Amino acid sequence: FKLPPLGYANDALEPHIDAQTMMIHHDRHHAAYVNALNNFAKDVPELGSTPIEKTLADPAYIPLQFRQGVSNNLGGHWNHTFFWELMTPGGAKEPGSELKSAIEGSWRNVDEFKERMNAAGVGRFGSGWAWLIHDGSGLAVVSTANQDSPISDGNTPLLGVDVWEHAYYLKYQNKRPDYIDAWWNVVNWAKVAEGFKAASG
Ligand code: MN3
Repeated sequence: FKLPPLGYANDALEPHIDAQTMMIHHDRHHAAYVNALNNFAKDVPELGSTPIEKTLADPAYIPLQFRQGVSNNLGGHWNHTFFWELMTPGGAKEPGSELKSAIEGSWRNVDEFKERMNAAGVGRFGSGWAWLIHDGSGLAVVSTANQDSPISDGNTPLLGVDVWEHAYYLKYQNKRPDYIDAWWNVVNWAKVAEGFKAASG
C-alpha cells in the first residue's frame, strides 16, 4: 500500500481548507492508515493482492482477529484517496448538466441536496463521513461512522466529506457546519460526474 500524492499543493484549497490541515491530514493521518495496512499485510498476505473495493465489500477472508483493524484502515485509505481527488482548486461551482439533472430528480434542486449532505455531516455523532452514493437504482445521501465505507453496504460513493475533527479543527474548531459550507467551494464536480457516469452506465 502506498500513500498517493495530493494532486495539488497543501495550500491550493486556501482559504477554504488551510495548508496546515491538509499537510497533517495527508502526511500523517492518511499515512498512518497506509502504514497500518502494510503491517496487516505481513499477517494477511492476500490483503496486498486483493483490490481494496473487493475487500471492503467482502472482508470474510480476513482472519477474525485482524478483520476490524483491516476494515478501519482500508476504509481510511480508500476514503482519503477518494477525498483528495474530490477536491480541486478553482473547479466548477456546480455539477454539470447530466449530474445536475439526476440530483434534481432526487431532490427539489441542488441546494436541497446540499442541505441533505450538510445535515448528514453535521448530524454524524463523533467521527465519520457524509456521502452522495449511487445505490444501483439512484442517488441517495448517507452517513457512515469512523472510516466505514458505503462500498461495504453495496453502494457506490460519488462524493464524500470527511467530518472527523482532524479534517477541520485547526481552522474551524468546533464549527463543523462552517467547515462543510466552505468545503463546497472546493468540490471537484468533474470527478463526481465521472463516478456518476460509471455507476449509472
Ligand atoms: Mn480524515
